[in-house]
Amino acid sequence: MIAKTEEDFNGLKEIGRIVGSIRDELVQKTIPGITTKELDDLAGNMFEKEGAVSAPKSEYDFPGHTCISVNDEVAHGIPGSRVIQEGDLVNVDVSGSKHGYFADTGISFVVGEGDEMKKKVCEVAKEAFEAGLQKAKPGSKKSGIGRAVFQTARQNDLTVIKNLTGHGIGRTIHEAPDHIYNYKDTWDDELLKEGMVIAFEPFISTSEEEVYQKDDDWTYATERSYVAQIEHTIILSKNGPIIVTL
Ligand code: M1C
Ligand code: CO
Ligand code: CO
Repeated sequence: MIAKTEEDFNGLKEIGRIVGSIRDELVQKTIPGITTKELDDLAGNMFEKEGAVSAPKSEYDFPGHTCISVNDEVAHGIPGSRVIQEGDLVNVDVSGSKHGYFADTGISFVVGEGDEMKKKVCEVAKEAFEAGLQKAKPGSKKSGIGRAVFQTARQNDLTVIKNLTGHGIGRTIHEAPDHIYNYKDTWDDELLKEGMVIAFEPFISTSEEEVYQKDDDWTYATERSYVAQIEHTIILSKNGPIIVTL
């Protein structure tokens, strides 16, 4: 969507605050011994308390309030009986709506002490997010964001996932612009607009550049790479980007 009115800004900020607080709570509670279903139930309770609804559930009938992806899983992991272990690479992705406004956020992190490479992908995902954010200006090319993400990955001897992308958001979870790539797509000449609302979610990978979908028809995974994502919902204003999910 293009945010124009005071109501648009306030509606996006409100749901942004809610999904951001659920994300932070889940990160805090992700300790060895807890199951991903227990984490997801916590999220379900928080959505309800805030008078908001989970977007994966309402828009896609996803079997969970949130997506929780562990180790080889990259995105759209289904919460279940899996028990979190020390050293796991975890991604929690929380998206939802309230009063017709949507926001989407996610973070990858390592539980306790873990593999150096797992920590590295998480740090570089943050760095790539910051680099892309610098390019998220009204009037600039959308592909400049992906270019910055890809460059950041390469500078750190890592790469990106090419078949997962960020997206427009606001009045529903996924809307125009359909794809914000993690690399410079030469055919993408779209310009970013004043007030445009995007969910920017760079995916940084240690080696593979594509995810495959598991037999559960949801989970995206890799065969032998570590992948990390950072996602925030951003309003592109002329005075700089407004991150509503901080
Ligand atoms: C690119 C795979 C992926 N919040 C999720 C997303 C998608 N992430 O938009 O960040 C969507 C959740 C819907 C099941
Ligand atoms: Co998301
Ligand atoms: Co998203």
